[in-house]
Amino acid sequence: MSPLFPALAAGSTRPALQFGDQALSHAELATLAGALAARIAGAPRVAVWATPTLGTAVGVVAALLAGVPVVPVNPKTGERELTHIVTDSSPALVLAERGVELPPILAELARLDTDVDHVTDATGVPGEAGPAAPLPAEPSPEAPALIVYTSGTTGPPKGVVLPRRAVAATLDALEDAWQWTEADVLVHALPLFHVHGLILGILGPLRRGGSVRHLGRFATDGVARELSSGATMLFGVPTMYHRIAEALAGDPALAKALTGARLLVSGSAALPVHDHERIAASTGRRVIERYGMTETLMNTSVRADGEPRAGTVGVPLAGVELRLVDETGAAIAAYDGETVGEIQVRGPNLFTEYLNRPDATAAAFDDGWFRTGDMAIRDPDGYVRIVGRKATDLIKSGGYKIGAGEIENVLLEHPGVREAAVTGEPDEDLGERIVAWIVPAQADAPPTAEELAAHVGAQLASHKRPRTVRYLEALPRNDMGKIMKRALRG
Ligand code: MCA
Ligand code: AMP
Repeated sequence: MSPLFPALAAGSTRPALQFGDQALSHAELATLAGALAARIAGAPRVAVWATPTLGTAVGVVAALLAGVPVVPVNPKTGERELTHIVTDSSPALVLAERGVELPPILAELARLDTDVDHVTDATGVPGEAGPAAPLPAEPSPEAPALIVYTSGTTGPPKGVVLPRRAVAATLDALEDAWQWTEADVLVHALPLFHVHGLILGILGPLRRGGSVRHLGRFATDGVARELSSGATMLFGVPTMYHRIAEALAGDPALAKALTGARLLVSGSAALPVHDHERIAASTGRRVIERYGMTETLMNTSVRADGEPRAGTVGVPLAGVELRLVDETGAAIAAYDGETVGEIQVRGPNLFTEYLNRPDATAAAFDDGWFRTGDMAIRDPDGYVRIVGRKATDLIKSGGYKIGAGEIENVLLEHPGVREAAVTGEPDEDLGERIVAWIVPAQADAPPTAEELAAHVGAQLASHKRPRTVRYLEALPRNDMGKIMKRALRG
């Protein structure tokens, strides 16, 4: 396989990464990441403490150059989830920015700092550009590149093993669909421990030889500033586009900046048609949607040269086979804009396995096709419309996938909770909002919503905290004793 990042190998002096006032060219990145790669080469696996900073990007690229599988870790992960991730993936080393205090389970591991002014190149020169040291040979296409943790309906998150082949295939399919070139300058503010922000948002520009400016934290003024000073593309989750749509009426500079962009891309959840239309009305530009999943990377997209159509996720990407199947498992032949089936996909973009979970890996496939759990219809011209998902116990909030069962288990451990159920409710900003339904142990002294949110946040990732808590005397159950979640409505 050719190198994952040809521009690094070629020592291009064009800009590559910018985080606030820190920036690196491809050549500088090659030097810094190459030096770090030399120090981690041979490790079985490394964890990266994935703050939204330049050091995270350098650490991930170093691991990929060294051929060492990398586990990005959400720095806002609570104790239980972090313990699971570290125990399950057993990294030999952790890469983090200098000075960052790590939780005990990671602090026990050997640590390398990723700071740009601290990483030294082969000649011991701190943080200076120079001729790139020769990079290690490219590992095999099937070698694992990243292990990204993703929530299921029940149980702890699963580690999705993504081979180098899948990363290259998905980024090259997006090059084709989006006419993505080295001239593109991407702006985004996505977290760097998921596929969207890390693989598309950082590795994507690096593979193209282009550049990315990361905002650190999402704010519409940062988007406006970057798009009016050379950035060409914006990636975001629907919550970010919703906040943009809300701000547009009172912010002509934002409208002008978006009008000038080459491509506005939304993904990770459905962008409501209302927000599509508001953005189009203020800017004359149409946001395009693409559809992906941690296990499959990207499956479909509205093409840059295709017709934008709100409410659709476009057509299958090059190399991706997509079928809809009915409840008997039979493939649906119709492209009629109304027959609903589960999306199944096949192609070079797919993951290899769930780490240490052969049972879950086997269950995820149907005769070589990956079952996404997403329900969709197809328009006569092949455009896919996602209409729902099979599992009611999966919540998408702010673009994060969250399993209800994991939160319920943590809530049940709170001494003030007798029974607990978690649901997702429609939310204008977040798509869905996490709601906890609680039967308190003592009716006259229920735990407060803040207390329960803090309890969940201490054990799981901070985005898994319930935003609303509702108190009941008993949960609705059927004759079998199973909680009837559909009866839980606000
Ligand atoms: C949040 N806050 C809370 C609670 N929840 N406080 C108390 N109780 C709660 N229950 C706090 C936050 O910690 C924050 O505090 C403050 O509220 C407001 O936060 P803000 O950042 O404005 O918004 P947010 O609502 O927390 O987050 C919105 C977001 C975020 C920025 C859009 O959801 C986000 O970054 N989403 C991206 C998800 C993503 O990348 N998904 C990709 C996976 P403080 O200010 O103190 O922190 S999907 C994927 O990869 C596939 C392949 C795909 O297709 O893309
Ligand atoms: P994750 O497992 O966190 O990678 O999230 C993947 C899921 O996000 C998919 O299975 C879909 O349900 C959802 N998703 C991603 N992109 C879109 C989109 N453009 N429209 C609707 N849902 C999406």
